[in-house]
Parts: sequence; structure tokens; C-alpha cells
Amino acid sequence: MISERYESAKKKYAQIGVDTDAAIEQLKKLPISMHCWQGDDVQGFENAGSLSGGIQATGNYPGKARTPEELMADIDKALSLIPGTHRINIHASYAVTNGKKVDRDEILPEHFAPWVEFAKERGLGLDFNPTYFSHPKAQNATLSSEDEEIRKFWVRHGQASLKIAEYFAKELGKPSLVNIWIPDGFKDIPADRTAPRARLKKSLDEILATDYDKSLVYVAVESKVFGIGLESYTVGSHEFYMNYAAKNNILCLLDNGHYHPTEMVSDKISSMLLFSDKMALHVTRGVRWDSDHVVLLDDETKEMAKEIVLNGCDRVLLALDFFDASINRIAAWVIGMRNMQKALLSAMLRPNDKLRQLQEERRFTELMMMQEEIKTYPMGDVWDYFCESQNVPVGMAWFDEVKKYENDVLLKR
Ligand code: RNT
Ligand code: ZN
Repeated sequence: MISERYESAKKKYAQIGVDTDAAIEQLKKLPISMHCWQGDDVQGFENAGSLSGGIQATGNYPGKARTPEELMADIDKALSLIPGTHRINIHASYAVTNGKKVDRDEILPEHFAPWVEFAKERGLGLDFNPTYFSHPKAQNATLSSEDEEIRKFWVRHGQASLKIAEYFAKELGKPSLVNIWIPDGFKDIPADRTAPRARLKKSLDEILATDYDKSLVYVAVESKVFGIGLESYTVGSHEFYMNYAAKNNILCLLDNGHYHPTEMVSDKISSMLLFSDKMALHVTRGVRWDSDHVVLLDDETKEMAKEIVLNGCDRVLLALDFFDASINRIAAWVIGMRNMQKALLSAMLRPNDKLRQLQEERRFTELMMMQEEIKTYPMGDVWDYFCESQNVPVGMAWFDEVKKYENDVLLKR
């Protein structure tokens, strides 16, 4: 049944010059970095209390992970329902210290050994994020702090993070991305916009001066337009990081929740990649603000996927970033990951050369006709076949597994 549907879809796509087998091969090899923090509402293992830094998870769905074992089991469950082999994105606040208090500037590779073991056994890659929030020393500012002791503390945290990512890369034989995001900013109009940015620049210089293997560790900086309680000014703005990254030969990470609501990240990717070999993305869904809703198969996700496919999948380090505590957290991961993959598949199933040619020849009527017609092509049949060939549930069947896990595991927590 599934393979029959696939064969018929394959023929239909072949008529417009699209090779569905090739698309499946490409999708299979494309890793997405699944963010560990959807599993516990960005709580981490430090007992740090509430989430700070102008970001927020809302909802109180039962069964969130409370320990490394629970979080890893939940990730396992999610991965068993997502086709392909992926990466896991770890935040520093998910260090496994077995009850010992280890401050952020003291974290060592050994505190992440269980994550490495987890990844190794499953053939996953690992990415790393220093955690510049939910900490007493992050109450005012971090890398841009006017308090030299605080600023230095957070510089040490950044330096420690590079060493941990280097350890990930060496152990797993795959490069690791370190993504730096800080919440620093002001609620109201600043008197001086320059001084905090100058300090952030200095702090980043100090972090990057660490001795680390640049072929194994990619460093990215993530900008933002505003946060809750930090509405008027963000130290790490888009222009700040775009210039910093270009000058220092590191990567920009674009989070599509971090721009003005009508400003599209899909339109930025081509420009970024004309000036650097690689960039990184946090794919999320902002509803009216940077609300980090679960990624859907919506127009902008598809448009970003199109740009990734057109510009080279190996040039965009792809991660998800959302935290919805109002629904089953494992389902949230599965929906978001599968949607990102569906968006990529839909981009791979476009007759991209033909469409490009129509644009170059300014045959816009035909271009519009074709782009609209392919929207109802049988991508679902290719997707189902892909899921089946990857030994994951086809269609809605995965949800039965989540419900069972909710009853057997989550509701008992
Ligand atoms: C915050 C940034 C950042 C965080 C994670 C938890 O607005 O998007 O990437 O979501 O570090
Ligand atoms: Zn982000």
C-alpha cells in the first residue's frame, strides 16, 4: 500500500524532473539538532529555580523530566518516532554532577560524560550552549556586565563551554556547535548603548582566545531584538553579531523568533551564505512575540527549508528551539522534528532547476502557475514511504506510542 502510493508519486514527480529517491537519500543524511530543553521547560539539573533571561515556558502539562535519566529516556522515546539520525543540543545547565554543586565557570567535560555515552550508543552528534540565564550572577547582565568580576565569571563559562564542545567532537568524531546567546539588555531606553556592547565585544574576544580546535568546534552567536523585561535594548543585536561574526570568522545563528514579526529569516539565509561558508539556525515559531511555540509545517518553515536546500544543506547547521509546557513534551519534540523534516522534503521535491530557470527568463506567469500546482503534489506519499523505510511509525501511528508512554511513564512521575 505505502510502496504502491510511493511508486505512483515517484512517477508524478519524475514528470517534472524531480527524483524522489534522491530526495529521500538526501533527507536521510540531514541531521537536525534536537534541543534537550523542550523536555523539561528549560529547567536543567541545577535546581536553579525559575527560568530567567526574558524567556518563558508556559503551561503545566504533567510528566516533565526531572533527572538526567528521565530526560534521556524521553529523548529516546522521541527519537524512536523521528526518522533519520540526528544531533542533541545540550545546554550547560544540563551538566550531570550527581548532586555536587558545580558553578557555571567550573563545568568540565566530565560533567557531560553521560551525554557523550548516550550519544555514542545511538550514533548521535552533540551541540553545546553555554547557559547565561537562570543563575544568581545573571540577574543584571552577563558578558556585557559593568561589574568586572561578573563579566569575568561569564567569560570563564564561555571558555569552559568551548572545551566541552571540543570534547564532544573528539569523542563522537563529528564537529560540535557552540551557540552563544545572552539575555543582556534594558527594559527602558538606555543612556548609553555603546558601553555594554563594547564590553560584550571584549568578552567574546576573551572567550575566543581560548585554545580550541577550530576544525572541530564551530562557534556561533545568536542575536535577538528583545526579551520580556528587556524590551528597549538588547546588547547582542543582529548588527552587533553579524559584524562580530564576520570579523572574527565565526558563525551567525539566526533564530526566526528573534526579529520583528514581519521580518523573515528565510530572506536572510542567502545573504548570510554569500559572505560566509556556514551559518546556523534556531527554528522556532513565534506567535505575536518570541513565544517559542512548536514548529509547524507552515509557510515560513517551508520557505526556510527551501533556502537551506537551495544554498546547500551542509552549510546550515540546523537546530530547533521551542519550549511548550502546555502539551505532551515528547509529542512536541516529535511534531517539531517531523515538521522540519517535512519542510525539507517539500523543498527537495521542488523542480528547483526548472523554477530557477523560469525566474531567470522572467517567465513569471509560468513560475507562479508551477509553484502553485506543485503545492498539491503527493508529498505525503513520499513522506510515508520515508518513515516506513526508516522504521518509524507512519502517519498518526506514532501518537499511540506517546500516549502509551504517557500512561506508563509520564503520569507516574
Ligand atoms: C532565547 C534564545 C535561546 C534560548 C535557548 C534556551 O531567546 O532563543 O536560544 O531559547 O538558549
Ligand atoms: Zn534560540
